[in-house]
Amino acid sequence: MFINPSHPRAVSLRIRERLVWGVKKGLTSTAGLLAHGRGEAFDYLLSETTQKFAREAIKAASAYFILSSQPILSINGNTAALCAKDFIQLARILNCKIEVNLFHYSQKRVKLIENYLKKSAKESVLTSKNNSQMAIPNIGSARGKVLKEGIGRSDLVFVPLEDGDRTKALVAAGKKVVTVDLNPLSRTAQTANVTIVDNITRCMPHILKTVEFFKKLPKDKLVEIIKNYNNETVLSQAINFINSHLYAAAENLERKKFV
Ligand code: PTJ
Repeated sequence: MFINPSHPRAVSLRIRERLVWGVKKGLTSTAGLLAHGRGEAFDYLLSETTQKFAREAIKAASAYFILSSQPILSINGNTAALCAKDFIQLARILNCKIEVNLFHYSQKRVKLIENYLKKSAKESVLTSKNNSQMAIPNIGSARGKVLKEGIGRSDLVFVPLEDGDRTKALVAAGKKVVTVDLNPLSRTAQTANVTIVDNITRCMPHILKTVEFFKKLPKDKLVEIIKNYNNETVLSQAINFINSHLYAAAENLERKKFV
């Protein structure tokens, strides 16, 4: 579909088209379109901007990424369609792997996503071909089946765009979890160690820049950033932002009534 660059919602339309492309290629599930719609609604309430609380979380996430000894990037059908290149770049900067992990599991889609990533970064993708699997306890979906050498052995998992029981189970298994979720109320957002309340397409470039910059900082500075970070504070700031946005919109209508 041709998207006129002057269309007021051109960016949002381009992201939608990218997901439709993902579905056509078999990378993204059809349910992924619904999940995206939910995200879009929250993004609207966040003024479609990377807010201060998201920037705080990006700093903490970057510090966690660098300090962890075995980070892993978990990719699903939505993130594969929207930001595979950024995932590959992050894996290269951190010298870590990407593992495909799906909610709407099918062997075929796992392979398609793995092959799509391998086209530009064979070395960064951990595949089921040469790796044994294991189960993370207390996950009520196929997401619980992970690669031993990947999510299984990792000490930090990047799990953007999912709302479910996996984050709680990963944290219970002793791992740190970083997520990106436009919905500050989702289960994943509420149980992760770091929640970046932002659109993944907007925050990935910030994450890449911050990680590159933080790699030059002394370790104790990064430890301090983590010490000073509080995910509950960041989530409540995000919810307050949404509240005030809605409040201002209602006030505006009230004022109009008397004009
Ligand atoms: O590829 P699969 O089978 O693993 O499925 C992927 C989806 C995303 C369909 C699956 O994980 C799912 O159903 O997710 P949920 O439970 O709908 O949660 C997705 C979360 O991501 C919601 O809280 C959305 O608000 C949020 N979200 C959607 N799009 C974006 C987003 N957050 C940040 N950036 C987005 N672009």
